[in-house]
Amino acid sequence: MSLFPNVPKIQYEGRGSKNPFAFKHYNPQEVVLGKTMEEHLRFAVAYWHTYVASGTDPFGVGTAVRSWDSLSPMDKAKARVEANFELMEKLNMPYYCFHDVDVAPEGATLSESFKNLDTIVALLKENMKSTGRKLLWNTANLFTNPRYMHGAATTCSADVFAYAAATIKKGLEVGKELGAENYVFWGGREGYESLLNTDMKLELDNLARMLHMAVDYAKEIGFDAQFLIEPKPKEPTKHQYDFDAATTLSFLQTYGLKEYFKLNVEANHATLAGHTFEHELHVARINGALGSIDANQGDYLLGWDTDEFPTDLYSTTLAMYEILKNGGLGRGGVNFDAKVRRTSFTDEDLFFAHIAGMDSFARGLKAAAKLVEEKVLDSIVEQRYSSFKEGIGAEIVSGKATLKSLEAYALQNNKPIKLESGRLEQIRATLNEVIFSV
Ligand code: XLS
Ligand code: NI
Ligand code: NI
Repeated sequence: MSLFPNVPKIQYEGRGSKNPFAFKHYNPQEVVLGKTMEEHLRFAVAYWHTYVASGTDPFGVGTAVRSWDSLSPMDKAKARVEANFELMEKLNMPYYCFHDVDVAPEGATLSESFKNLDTIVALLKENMKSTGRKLLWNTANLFTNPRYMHGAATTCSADVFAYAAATIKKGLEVGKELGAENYVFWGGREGYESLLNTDMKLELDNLARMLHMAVDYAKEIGFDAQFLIEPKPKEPTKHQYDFDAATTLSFLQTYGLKEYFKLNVEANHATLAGHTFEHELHVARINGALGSIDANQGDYLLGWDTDEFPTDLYSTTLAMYEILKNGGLGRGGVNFDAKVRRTSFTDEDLFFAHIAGMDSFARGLKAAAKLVEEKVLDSIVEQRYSSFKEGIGAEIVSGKATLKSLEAYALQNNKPIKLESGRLEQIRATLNEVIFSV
């Protein structure tokens, strides 16, 4: 039985197609820079936004109309599994991602919650086997339940810390059972509201303790997923410990965790931190820590995580540029951590939204490939820093120069210093031409 009977299988029809149920740019088998689009992009659907979110906002109840709305919690969970695999098939989406509580309802006790999870995980496994669809990552939701009001790994309650640890342990077992390629840690409430009642040092030490325990347990059970931390600067807490890529990398370094973790960089979290998406990707990349991305976009007029489907071609192009420069995402992928607007309440909107996101990333990939192939930005950057290629510049870069040798150079260098224009306007015009040509 189909849960989305009004939606056909989405095919690639190419630029100019007027069919809303067709890809205009995402052509999975098309080869770009030696790899298929499917291999480059590794798209994933986010369970929480697509099957669980109902369109509530602080002023109103849910608006989404879904065929599983009236079912009991366990039947609802089962219907969502069906919906997931039908949507993935129809969109030709290879991966999905979930939090434990997205797929199975919490029980009255921890062991009841585990039992519910086991039932649904078995069902997911069956469906993955019969459809060949895969799990990009799973994670534990350590932020929704009131027990996490003070945090999970950074809580003031040792009992809550233990509860969170048990939940992560289960998450790692589930990830192993389903062959997850990655396991994500987003520190939902790992942060604080006020220093007036906070022991920051203890909280950070405990966060590191929890992550070390997770690394050890994954090793113990032979779960070889890539571990990912997802930075976010605020929301829900005022001061989130994993503020942005740079802060998170420094935390990992301080606590001897860097070799075990990469970053899951989310576009809307980058802009909340006052950075562009490409800045965060670049910081992760040059530190060898770009693992995966949460593809969405924020609204520059609003100050929160609106998690919109990505349609901004400048952002997708520059994001894909960073990913190509990274040599790809490895075991990571492009997860649509994005939700339809409250007014887009029909099932069809779920498909239109993913088509828009997938096409925007496919087009971004094509534009980025052109930037790489034609060395558009590489040649600009190379030229701009060419003074470090020879003479005194080469001495600085090679480590030979000292303050003394540089003083001697500067004192005898009587020619006026010659500077070049940064040419940003011209570069942006060139970028426009590339984006509109693909
Ligand atoms: C919330 C986060 C969350 C993570 C997974 O803002 O983006 O959805 O991706 O816990
Ligand atoms: Ni996310
Ligand atoms: Ni987010």
